[in-house]
Amino acid sequence: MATEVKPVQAMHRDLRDFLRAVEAKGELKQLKGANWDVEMSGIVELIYRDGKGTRPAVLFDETPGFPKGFRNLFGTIGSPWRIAKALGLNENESQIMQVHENWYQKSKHIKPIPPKYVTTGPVMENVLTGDAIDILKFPIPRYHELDTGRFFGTQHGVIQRDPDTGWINIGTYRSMVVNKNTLALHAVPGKHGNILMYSRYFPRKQPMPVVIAVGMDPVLWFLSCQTDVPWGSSEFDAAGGIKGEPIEVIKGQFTGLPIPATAEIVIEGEVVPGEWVDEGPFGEWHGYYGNRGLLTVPEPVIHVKALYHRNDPIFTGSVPAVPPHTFTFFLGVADSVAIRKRLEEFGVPGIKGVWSHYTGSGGLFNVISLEQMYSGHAKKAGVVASQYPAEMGAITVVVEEDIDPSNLEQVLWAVVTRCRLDRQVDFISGCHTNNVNTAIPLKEKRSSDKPVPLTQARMVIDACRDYAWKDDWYPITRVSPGLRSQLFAKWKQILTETGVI
Ligand SMILES: Cc1cc2nc3c(=O)[nH]c(=O)nc-3n(C[C@H](O)[C@H](O)[C@H](O)COP(=O)(O)O)c2cc1C
Ligand SMILES: [Mn+2]
Repeated sequence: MATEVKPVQAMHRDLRDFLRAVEAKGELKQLKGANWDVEMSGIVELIYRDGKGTRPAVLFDETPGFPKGFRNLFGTIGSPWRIAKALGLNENESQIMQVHENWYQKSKHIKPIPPKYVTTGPVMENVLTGDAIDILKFPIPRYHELDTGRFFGTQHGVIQRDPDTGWINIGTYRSMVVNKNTLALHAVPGKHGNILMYSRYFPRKQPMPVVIAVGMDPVLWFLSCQTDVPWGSSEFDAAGGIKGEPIEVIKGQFTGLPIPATAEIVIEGEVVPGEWVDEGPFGEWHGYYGNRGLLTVPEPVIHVKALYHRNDPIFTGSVPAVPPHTFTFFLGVADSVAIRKRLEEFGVPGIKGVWSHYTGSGGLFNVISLEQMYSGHAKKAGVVASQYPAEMGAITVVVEEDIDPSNLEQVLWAVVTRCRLDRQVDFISGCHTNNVNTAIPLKEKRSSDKPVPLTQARMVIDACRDYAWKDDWYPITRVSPGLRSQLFAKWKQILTETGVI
């Protein structure tokens, strides 16, 4: 019987409430005077990749040319502690694999709670319609030096309705500023927002209502940008389940769509079938301009009908770059838990842990640790996990229970010592990929005006001792559990000073 898991701490009410906890924990850096034009994102990119220690949330204020109080926030849930805090996990257990384990346990027991409609909320403190709409009143960043545009949506949710079933989806699909009341929407094939647009609205020549929310509750943001909420299920309901109470929403006057009541900045708008604009280029999550090189791609246009924002609004952004970056670690937690659950649903027993390394970003290097129970067990786990919806060719490594899947040195040690390379490495060709794949030459992507159906192989490395003779394997030179506890008791000080304990 599934037992109900209660949040171990009271959860935040909204982004601002969450930020207060982040500041109290000492994980918020506040900076003044940075420019929106590649300076803010450049600072954040350097801190997240090249910095040492905890990666803070970074809040900018007093941006040249903008009123004091119009702030920019990056890296909201960019550290293990902030992920645990945002998801209502035990915040005292903030080692990344503990966060994985705690989210895995909690996510198995979540019961969806639908949103609650309210008549108003903080996001309605400022309401702009008609000529008053100007999305450039906020210090919207230009993120990378080769980007030509500014992006309203990089840490946001795009809210759409299935006109046939009423299902409400939220997804993070980047949204480029075209002008003061127009955006472009980049939702790639396979994403719920793309399917809704191209299969429900465009064939019927119907305009598609859309809401974009920036500065949402961190729980909604976490869910809107990861793939573990299936087609037909609403991220709003899942977010209510995580929080243990409904997300409050206001019915949009132009779209009828739910507007998160405590979001910082929201637009209501409409996508008109047949209207296109050149979108991009934008530096991507894997650290390249992968799309079709630096070329722009025609994307649907959003006409903004209303703009709402809180007083002293906090604009939230993500900074994709050569990893690790602002969304590396929380997507690692989200993807590794999703893979673990899929493996269990498929009936693969003995899983001890999974970690999605973001060395290449996007779940492209996944490690499964398991206790081998039968011949072919490790191979089965690797092949099943290899089909997790990564967008580029991914590598899956299966290791045994003595290896920490998040520790690359241990993982590589297992690969080079336990894997008989001519028998335990497989390539599966013809698997799904798309335009962002940087291993596929540009000329193959440009060979047609229409999107080219692209495939890429998966690689599965079984780095477990051969099941047939694993019990006769060479003895391992590692302090035994018994000697370990004796040493911990007798030599506690030195082992603590050196970080072993
Ligand atoms: C910071 C960030 C930016 C993203 N940008 C895009 C994007 O521009 N287009 C896209 O299709 N997916 C993008 N994604 C991935 C989707 O948000 C993700 O796959 C999510 O599951 C989509 O929601 P859906 O499952 O409801 O389609 C992004 C993810 C993150 C974390
Ligand atoms: Mn979805």
